[in-house]
Amino acid sequence: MENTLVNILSTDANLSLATEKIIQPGYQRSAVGTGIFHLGVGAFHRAHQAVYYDDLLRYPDQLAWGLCGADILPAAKDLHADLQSQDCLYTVLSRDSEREEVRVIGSIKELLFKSDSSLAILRKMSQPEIKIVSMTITEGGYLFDDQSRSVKTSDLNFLHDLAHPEDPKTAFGFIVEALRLRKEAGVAPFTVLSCDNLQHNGDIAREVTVTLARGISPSLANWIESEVTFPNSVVDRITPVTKESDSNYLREKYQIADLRPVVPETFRQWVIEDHFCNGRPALERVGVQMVDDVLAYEQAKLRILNAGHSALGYVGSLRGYQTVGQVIQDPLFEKYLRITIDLEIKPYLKNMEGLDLDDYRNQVIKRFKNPNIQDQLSRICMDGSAKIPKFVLPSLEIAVAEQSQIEGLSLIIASWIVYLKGFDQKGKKIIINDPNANSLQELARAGVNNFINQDLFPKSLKTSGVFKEQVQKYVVSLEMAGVKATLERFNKIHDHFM
Ligand code: CS2
Repeated sequence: MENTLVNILSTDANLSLATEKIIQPGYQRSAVGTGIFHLGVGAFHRAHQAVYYDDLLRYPDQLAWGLCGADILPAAKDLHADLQSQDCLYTVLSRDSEREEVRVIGSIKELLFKSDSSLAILRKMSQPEIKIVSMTITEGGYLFDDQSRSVKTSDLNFLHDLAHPEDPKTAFGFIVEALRLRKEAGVAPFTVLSCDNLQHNGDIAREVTVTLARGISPSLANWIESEVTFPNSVVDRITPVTKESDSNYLREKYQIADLRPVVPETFRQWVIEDHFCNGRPALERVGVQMVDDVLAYEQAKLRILNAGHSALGYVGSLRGYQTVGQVIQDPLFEKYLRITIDLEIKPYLKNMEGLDLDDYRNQVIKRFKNPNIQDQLSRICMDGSAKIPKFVLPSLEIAVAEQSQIEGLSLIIASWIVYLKGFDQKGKKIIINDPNANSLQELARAGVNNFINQDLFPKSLKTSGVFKEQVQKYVVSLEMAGVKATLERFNKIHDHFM
């Protein structure tokens, strides 16, 4: 028995042992090609893009569009070893209040992990079969400064890739070198498809790629500028970190022994600008929205959903909650979130026919309430220095310029500052997970003025007395009166609102 359990996902052959309750790849995996090369096969990619491709591969004329997944960071070593031991198969266990779906995903055909040399990865990326290079490398992986709107050309890894293009360290180094190899061999370039949560993700990917290429070879940079496309895209599916209890549940209820299952919500959305330079899969057949311009979608996603997470994450952690679900079940927090979205975020979003922002806000809040996923606040609160400038500051900048209300948004920044001091309101230690943790913590302790004067904040906020005052007011309130009283006061001022 134990053997059967352990083996179910261990090879392709054993897939047939799975019960019919489990959705399986409805196609011959041996016939799948690798038209897509994807950098970063973490949980989000496996819960999102890989699932769309798994749907797509059911169409016989789409079999070329399987995935070769790759990772270049040492942290992914064990993940790759585990997935390799399962023939790149894994389970998606998705849940909402009404349903649960268990599905084995087969769209990842091949996996490459950069151990010592970059060669195998570069060789694969330069094969004519690869038509698209996509990536989920997190918000912080873009070597792009949000405030100066320029490439971080003094970043050590960027400098490394300039000096050693044949053995790159960054995703962009790999992209540039692979494109150089293709150009040299007379192979058509690939489309670069960013799948991370930043506004204009494709435009930024282009700027970083071209800037790096220009430092290596101006003619290569010109070729990339004229031949390669970088569509902007919006990706969405809440994917909590998988816990041991999730794996145990799969094992007990479905007899699936999977070392790397993912456990997202049932909702998923993918919107892509239809600019592909070397062909593309028929993603519209599987629910992907192919559009001319993603701006309205990306603003709504980043400023309502992602900023909504930040709004609940820091203040919720200070109150001692562990998951988004717990926080939003508390009416104080839901009201605070609704007010902030409606008065301080929504008024500045681009309107678009077919995108009803009230519906969108309601849907997001319903998703946050999903009782059957456990989305950890620690996941939401990590990497604040990369997320806050992309999720929260754009709304704040506009609201300050318009001299409108910024109470709720200032409270997000205040709660981040208090969080960074490292203790919740009961004195329990908070572990700060951010590449800039040390300097952020130091600045948080040095006071609101010093905190806001750091490079992370745009000039318009650094010089706004009102903004600093509001943040100061809420830091004091959170620290002296506590989270509950602070939110009660905030909500009371807006009592007419709900
Ligand atoms: C979250 C996102 O990291 C965060 O702060 O807001 O990971 C969010 O869950 C995804 O963007 C959902 O698509």
